[in-house]
Amino acid sequence: MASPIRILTAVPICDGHDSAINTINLEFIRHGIEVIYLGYHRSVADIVRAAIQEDVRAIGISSYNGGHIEFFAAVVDLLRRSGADDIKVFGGGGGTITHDDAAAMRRRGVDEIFFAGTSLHDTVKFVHRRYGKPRSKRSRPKSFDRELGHRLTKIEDAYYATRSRKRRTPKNKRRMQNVTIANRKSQIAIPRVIGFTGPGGAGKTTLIDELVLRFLNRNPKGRIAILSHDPSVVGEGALLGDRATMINSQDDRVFMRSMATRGQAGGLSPATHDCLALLAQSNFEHVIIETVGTGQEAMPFQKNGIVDVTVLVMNPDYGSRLQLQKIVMLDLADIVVVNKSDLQRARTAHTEIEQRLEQNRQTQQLVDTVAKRHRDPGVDRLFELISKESVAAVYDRRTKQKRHS
Ligand code: B12
Repeated sequence: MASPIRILTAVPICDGHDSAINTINLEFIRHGIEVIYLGYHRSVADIVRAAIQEDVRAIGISSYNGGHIEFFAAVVDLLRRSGADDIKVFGGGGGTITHDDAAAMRRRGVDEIFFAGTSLHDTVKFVHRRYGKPRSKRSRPKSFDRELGHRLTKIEDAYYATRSRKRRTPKNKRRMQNVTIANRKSQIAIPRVIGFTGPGGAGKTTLIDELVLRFLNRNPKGRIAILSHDPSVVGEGALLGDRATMINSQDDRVFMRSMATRGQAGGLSPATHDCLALLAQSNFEHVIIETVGTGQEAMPFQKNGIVDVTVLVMNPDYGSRLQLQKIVMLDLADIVVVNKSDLQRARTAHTEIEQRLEQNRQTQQLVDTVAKRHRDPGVDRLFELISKESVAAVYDRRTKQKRHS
């Protein structure tokens, strides 16, 4: 069975008309397509970088403010120059893109333009027909990001192909091991893996984006990877929307991959562990993993697994104190963050969570943050906490874990 089609959608720079693309995104996911939505006001470089890292089949652009002939052509050109011309480009813009414009755009490499009055059903049909077939033999990747993108796709596809069977067949197991041999030659650092979890709406993505800014500023050469998860929905599509909230992470030094849970409960995808293992062997300074918004019983990160530090991000508005007794991650997280600590209930939340953590009698840190505020001192403190342990200590820990297992 072929994996779901992955498409990136975006609105060009200097354009805030996102209502059409939001409608189209919903129609796509209802029909089994995984949509990585990059948001509006996005540059050619941001779009192409994201498409390569996400290894999508195509980019759907919705454009209303003019300049579409040049903009679409620039996306096609940059894909070509990046050795990624198997990623196709299509889109629409109501009545602002004329038939003559569309003809010029097709001549410059755009696959298809949809005009005002097209039914949503026709756009879905087009995507399934044009991008639904498995990709034939793929060309040798020209860049590290492109290669990593291909490998992550291979891992996800292998899991998808075997998901109906309970156990992985030896053949597939071998295939998965092969794809986890990453970039060993250039490996100089052991990335620190930080896992973020917590309920939906707590501000995990905004917090991660602020931490990314601090990572980038502290080390002007280092790279960071983010593995971000969103739930698959009925019909098995998914709206992978974390990139749309990210500002600082739109940077060549950030490698981000969005994953759908593809039927697995608990906040991660069946392929997460192998994808994370691949990133952890690669040349990143930090690897951040973000779960979907989780419930009380969630324990997404395996004990003695690959994650070095676990962070639980809480919203101050969790209800009564009693609710805290039921949140399993409060027993397991290394760091608990009360985000949105500018809200009225935040002080009470801090005290109640502090008392709850005291019952655990272990070293857990509690930090208050306002992730939406730039230069927030709480985020600074969180950054110091998660980057405290030295690379040597992480290496030590990993070696010990290997010996135990
Ligand atoms: C809604 C709207 C707004 C809303 C936007 C809300 C939002 N969050 O998107 C608001 C009021 C905020 C707005 C503001 C502005 N707008 Co306005 N807006 C429109 C309007 C009325 C509808 C666009 C729309 O959403 N259509 C609904 C979609 C679903 O249907 P559709 O357009 O027919 O698209 C079909 C296909 O093309 C396809 N499609 C579209 N995109 C994609 C992408 C993919 C991947 C695929 C597969 C298909 C596809 O899907 C549809 C299927 O039938 C148009 C006029 C019009 N009738 O088109 C003006 C229009 C686009 N706006 C215009 C302008 C000028 C502005 C402003 C600059 C006005 C101002 N001076 O402030 C601002 C700019 C805002 C900004 N930051 O960019 C002009 C653009 C003129 C131009 N390019 O030459 C238009 C054409 C109005 C006009 N006639 O003057 N706008």
